[in-house]
Amino acid sequence: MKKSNNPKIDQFEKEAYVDPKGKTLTSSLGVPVADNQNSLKINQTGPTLLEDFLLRDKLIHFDRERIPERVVHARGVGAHGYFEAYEGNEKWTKAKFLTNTQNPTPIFVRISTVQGGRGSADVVRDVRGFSIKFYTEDGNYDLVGNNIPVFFIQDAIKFPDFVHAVKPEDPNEVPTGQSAHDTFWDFISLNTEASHMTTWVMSDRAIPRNLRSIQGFGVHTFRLINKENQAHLVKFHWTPKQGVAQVVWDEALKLNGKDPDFHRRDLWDAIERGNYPEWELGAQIFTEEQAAQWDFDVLDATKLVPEELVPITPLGKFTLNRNTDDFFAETEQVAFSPANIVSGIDFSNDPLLQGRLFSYTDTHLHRLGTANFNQIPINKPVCPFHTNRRGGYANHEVYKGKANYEPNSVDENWPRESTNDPHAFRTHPEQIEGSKLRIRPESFADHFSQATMHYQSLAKHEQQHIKDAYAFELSKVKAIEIRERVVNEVLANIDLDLAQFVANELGLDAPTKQSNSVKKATVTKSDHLSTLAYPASDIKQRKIALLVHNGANASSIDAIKTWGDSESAVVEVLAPNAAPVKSNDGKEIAVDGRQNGEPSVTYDAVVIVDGDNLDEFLNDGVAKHYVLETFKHLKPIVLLGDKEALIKELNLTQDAALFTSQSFKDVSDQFKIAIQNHRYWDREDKVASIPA
Ligand code: HDE
Repeated sequence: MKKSNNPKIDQFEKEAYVDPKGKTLTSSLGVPVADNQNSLKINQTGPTLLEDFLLRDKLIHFDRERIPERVVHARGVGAHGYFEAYEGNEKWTKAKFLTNTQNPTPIFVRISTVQGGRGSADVVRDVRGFSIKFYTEDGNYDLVGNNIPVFFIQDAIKFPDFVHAVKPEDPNEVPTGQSAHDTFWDFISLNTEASHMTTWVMSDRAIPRNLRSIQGFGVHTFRLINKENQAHLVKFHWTPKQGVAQVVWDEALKLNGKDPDFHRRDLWDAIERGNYPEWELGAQIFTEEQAAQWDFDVLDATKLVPEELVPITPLGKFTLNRNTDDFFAETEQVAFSPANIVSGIDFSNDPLLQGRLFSYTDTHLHRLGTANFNQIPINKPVCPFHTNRRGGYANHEVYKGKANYEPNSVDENWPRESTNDPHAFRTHPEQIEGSKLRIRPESFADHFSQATMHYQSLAKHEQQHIKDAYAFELSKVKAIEIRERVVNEVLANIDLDLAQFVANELGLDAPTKQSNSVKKATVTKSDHLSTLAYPASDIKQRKIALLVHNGANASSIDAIKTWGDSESAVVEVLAPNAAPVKSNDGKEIAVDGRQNGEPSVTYDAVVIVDGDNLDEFLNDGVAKHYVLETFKHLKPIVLLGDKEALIKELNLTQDAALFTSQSFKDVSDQFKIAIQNHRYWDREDKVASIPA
């Protein structure tokens, strides 16, 4: 276990951590076990004796090793890290973790998909959940967000309907990890409030390259409260230093078969290598008066606040620097809730958020089975806590003294409320008057203008991906009337060109007009919604495959590896099999993997190493496919020396991400920029004829 530089968290982890090194195996009550291979029987073959307490002890625990998986966000990956606040935040908030610039706050992050179960694949088209638990001096604060700034529905009462519709269909539990089925699109066609969110889920944001390259959003409007008890409305954003990046659809489909754990593995490897991912936490901070001027309601979670209206104020940054020791104890048992706030932060009346404030704790009571779930080490605050809660299943705390109520005179009224402590939590005294109603506000009625704004803000290739995604998903829908409803009542009202493309792909009549109720947003285009707005500034942890055969030039390999190390990139030598290959000057070259076992989809760029071996390459279908697939997936390629011939042999076209050179040194700078850019989108039109 690595040290965290925070004595409180080190102490907390020491208590929770079980280190088995050098220890004898015991029963759960600490009885040393002499024989862990055989149960207790009469004679050599039995029957087995009920008396065997060691067998019973083992099986009883084993039988209960699973807990219910999360209904949504079941598949996730977790990591530890720390948050560092920037100067100047006390203007907005009194939250200590946002204003104490001296001590970093320990955090635990869990990133998840929504639809699939625990064992589903990583690179599915889906929203990514992005939850952060801050173990602050004033108690635990959870920011439970997504990688998309808006949500499907406006009111919490619709959540079970939405989740039932997106989950695998009841009769056969098919499909897993996909929204491409009738019930999801039926819901979308009948609940047009989901239109904006659906444009995001059909966009590249829903197929991220890795989890280090996703943005995070708090989605709802919250409040920040400062020392003077002034409140500001706020939308949280977290932006990856790694840039935002996506895969192409064909790659996503292949990754799910070739490496279903691709995202999980990537995050783990980056942290193990010391290439710690970082995000900047920021906020759009605004007043109620400002919000009242806008053409959308900030309490409607299907709307974002364009950064053209309110820019982001940076508040701090966080870094993930430690992998979990025990997936179940940490990632599976962590219990996030948007209701976990600290002094300096407060809720808004967003009706989606209000429902969430109930639902998460209710879920934890079911999943973790006890009201004492906050005593589980991953959920336990690192600040002192003194409650009068007693008893309950799996209570771990041992309390001293008689006083378990407040006020009391038996223990000098300890623990007591703290009326004078400015950091004790006080709710923002919002003025409210009115009638009790079950009604959707008129200010939530516009379902399309921001969907149009999102679509219009994207680059041409991103728009094309959205068109292709709608066409793909809807082509999996069996009921023609659902397809028609989505095209005519959703897509047409977002963008007629989009609707017409999808209609053509589905063989439907193309709509030619929008509904009369469709409005135009005041901000019609935002510069902050395209993934191109978030470039990477380095190539840390990017993976580069070097394809080699016998006869490869060893000095080229050495040069690329040295360059890769200097960039903190991962350079791996792949050969037809795992045995070392012979270089053109008779040396043995160590191999990191087989070309067939380490597919191109798991790398960010490829170099075909020069040598005296063009024929070997051309006789190797796996290697040829490797290059074609890398090219089709728009990734950078370097063809060194004799391998320039592959342009002609494989019918490639030279472009700004396909380099040829006698020496790697001559192209390394351009290659780096191409890797940093992730994909060469201008190639996309030209690769359609390459078989997938
Ligand atoms: Fe969640 N959501 N949600 N959700 N959600 C859960 O809590 C719920 C919503 C989000 O890594 C559940 O512990 C309701 C919006 C994340 O452990 C559950 C509503 C956003 C995670 C639940 C929403 C989210 C969850 C399932 C509508 C983005 C994973 C297991 C009112 C801002 C947390 C659990 C983790 C998980 C309820 C809507 C994000 C059932 C009722 C909007 C990241 O309690």
